[in-house]
Amino acid sequence: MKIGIVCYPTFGGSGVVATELGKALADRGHQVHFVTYNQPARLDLFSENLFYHEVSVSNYPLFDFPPYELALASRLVDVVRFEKLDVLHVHYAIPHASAAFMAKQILATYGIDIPFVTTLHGTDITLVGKDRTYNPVVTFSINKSDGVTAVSEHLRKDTYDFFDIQNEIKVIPNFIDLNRFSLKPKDHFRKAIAPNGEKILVHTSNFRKVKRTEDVVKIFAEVVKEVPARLLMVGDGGERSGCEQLARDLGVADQIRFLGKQDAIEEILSVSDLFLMPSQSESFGLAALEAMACKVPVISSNTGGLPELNVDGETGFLKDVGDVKGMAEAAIHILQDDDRLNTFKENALARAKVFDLQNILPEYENYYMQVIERSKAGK
Ligand code: GMT
Repeated sequence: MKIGIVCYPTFGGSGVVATELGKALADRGHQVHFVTYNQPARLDLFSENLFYHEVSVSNYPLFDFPPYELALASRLVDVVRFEKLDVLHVHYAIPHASAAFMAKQILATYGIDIPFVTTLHGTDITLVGKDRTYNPVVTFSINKSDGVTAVSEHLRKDTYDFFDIQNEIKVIPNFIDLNRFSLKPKDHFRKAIAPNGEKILVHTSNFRKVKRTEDVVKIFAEVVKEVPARLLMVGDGGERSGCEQLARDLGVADQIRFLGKQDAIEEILSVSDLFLMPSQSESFGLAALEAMACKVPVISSNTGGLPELNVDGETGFLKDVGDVKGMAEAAIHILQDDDRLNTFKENALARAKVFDLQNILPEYENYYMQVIERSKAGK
C-alpha cells in the first residue's frame, strides 16, 4: 500500500505513535509518505520506503495567524496526486482531519478518490476538541472520515459522549517496539545517577499542566523520606521551571535531575525502578507503556485509558487524580522490598508484551484495507 501520514512532528505521544507506525509499515514493505511541517522527531532511520514532504506555510503581513490547515490541505493534494497514494492516515483530529477532508474534496475534482483514516489521540477530544471553539469542526470531520480509530476504549466512549458522532470508531491501542525497549541496563549509567544504590524514579512528559508534574515532585519528596532515591525528570515544557522551584522549596532539588528532551529514552528507562504518571487526563499513556516495556512498574492516576494499561496491584498502582499521599505510599510499598519490586517489574514487562508492535501493526494494515475496499465499493 501507499500510505500518507499526517501528524505533529514533535516528541508528543501522537507524533511518536504516528512515526513509529510509519517506520514499521515501511519495514513491512509499504510505501509511507509523511506530510508534516518538520521532520518528525523519531523519523531517524533511512529506508527506501520512507518519504518526507514538508508543509511550508508562507506568511504575509495580513495574516496574524498563518493558515497552516490550508497549506497542509494543498500539500496533501499534491502528494496524493503525484505519489498516487491509496490512503491517508491523520493523527490528532485538529486540524488534520479537516485538512484531509478538504484535500479529499479537492482531489475529487481531479477524479481521485482518496479515503482518510483519523486516529483520535487524547486532548483532540478530551480538552481542545470539545471546547466550543473547535467542536463543530471536530464533529464534522470525524463524521466525514472514512475510518476512525481511538487509542483506548475510554477515548472511544468519551468521543461518543462529547460529540454527535454517527461514524463507527474502532479501538486500536497504542503499541511498543519491544526490540527497541528491551535493553540491558548500563551499570555505569545507573551508578552515575545513583552512586549509593538509591532507587531511581522517573517521569517523562511534555510538562504541560495536564501531566500534573508538580505532583511528581511532591510524591518523590514523600518517597525519599522512607527510601533512598533519585528522580529523573525527562522532557520539557511550561511546567518545568515551577517543578524546579518546588523541588528547591521541598528540599529535594539535589536528588532530582531535570534532563530536558531526550532521544534515547529507552536508555534512561532501562536503569529506572519506578515510573510516575499522575496525569489529570490520559487517553492511553504511551510513556507508561514505554516504561513497562523496560520492566519499570508504574504509579499512575486512574484517569482515562490508564486502567486499560496499568493493572492495579500487578504492574503498579492506580490512584485518584491528585492523591499524592496514596501514590507516595504505593511507591514506597513497591520500592521497600526488592522481591516485590522484581515481581512488579516482571509483571510490567509481561503486560507490555500485549501491546507489542507485532500484534498491533496488522490491525492497522487490515483496517486500511477495509477502508480502501469500502471506499472503492461506494464509488
Ligand atoms: O493529548 C495530548 O496530550 C497530546 C497527545 C500527543 O500527541 O502527545 O497525547 C495523547 O496521545 C498519546 C498517544 O496516543 C497518548 O498516549 C496520551 O495518553 C494522550 N495524552 C492525553 O490524553 C493527555
